[in-house]
Amino acid sequence: MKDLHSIVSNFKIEGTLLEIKPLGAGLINDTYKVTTQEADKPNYVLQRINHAIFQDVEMLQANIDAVTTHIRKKLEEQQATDIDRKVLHFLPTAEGKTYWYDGESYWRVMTFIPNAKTYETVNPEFSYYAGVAFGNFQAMLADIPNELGETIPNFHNMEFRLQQLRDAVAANPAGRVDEVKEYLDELEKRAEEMCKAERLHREGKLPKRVCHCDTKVNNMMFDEQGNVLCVIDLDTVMPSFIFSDFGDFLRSAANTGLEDDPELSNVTFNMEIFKAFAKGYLESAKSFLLPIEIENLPYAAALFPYMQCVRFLTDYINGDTYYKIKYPEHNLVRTKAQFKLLQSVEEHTPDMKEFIASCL
Ligand code: GN1
Ligand code: MG
Repeated sequence: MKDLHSIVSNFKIEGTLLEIKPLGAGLINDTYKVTTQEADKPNYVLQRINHAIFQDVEMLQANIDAVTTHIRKKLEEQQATDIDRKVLHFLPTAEGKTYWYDGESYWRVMTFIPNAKTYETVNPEFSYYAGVAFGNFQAMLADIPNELGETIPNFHNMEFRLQQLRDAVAANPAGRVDEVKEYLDELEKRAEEMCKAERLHREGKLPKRVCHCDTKVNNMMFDEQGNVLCVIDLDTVMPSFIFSDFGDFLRSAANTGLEDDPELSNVTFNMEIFKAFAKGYLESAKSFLLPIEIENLPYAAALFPYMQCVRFLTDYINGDTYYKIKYPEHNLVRTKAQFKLLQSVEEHTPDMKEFIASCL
């Protein structure tokens, strides 16, 4: 275990360090809360960046700096109040970088947002606010002057994710392919339809925009009244289809069960959450969305459980090399839960279409 105190001392924090404790439930980075002694000084969040996954840390932090700077500027122009709780602030090191390399790992420190909460599940009212907030997030970033890099190349590229699955199946490194045949067949049946976004993009019909690309409900901070303060976990902010943010929020928020629910009967797609979120999102994003983007929002709702299913299953077949797991079958349990969610989304496709038409 690294000496976390000495790592934090490389960043220009205010106040005296009191304690450092693990924070949150992310599957990728290691996160800690850094508490300072003085009540009038901020607390901080320390993160060890998963360098195996984010291989270009310089690009990663450049993206995040560009996005947070741009959003801060927008909030200032709008004369928003409480700006420090609405956009993340990363601390510089003595060399003026927003990360520090200890010879082995990359670390960063941001200001802790006080009196804010994250949730694993939300009600329709909160979902509506989240929809408005994501629409705004994309709208604010629509005119960002910087060209952002892909921090994980092909991150939400469905064709690429399917190729990874097929490669894993062919290599079968953990000998697990036989036991998952049924799921492989179900996924292959839907493969062509699910790769629709990539095709539309190649045909020049569907643009990429700056998206968050990890809009799980627990990556959002709410205040005491249920208003969204900001979105966190900005590592995956990059050019993508708007489907990424729409679909991934619903994948987590509209699931009546858990992402890794072992009890599949708990897992269904909650249309009330869908309606509230879609309404809020369309209100703030309608002005810049193309008809083809709006038309395909129900596709986005199916794409993300599908893609997550492909990714969890790939990791299971590969012997659990990507996601943190809590028990040996964890990635298989996650796969099954995401597949159950997908089936429920599919049943609701006509209702989703009808609802979206009614919002326009
Ligand atoms: C990962 O870091 P975390 O736990 O918020 C993953 C997402 C997945 C999600 C599934 C960089 O997000 O893409 O949707 O787990 N992030 C990365 O829970 O792969
Ligand atoms: Mg997270």
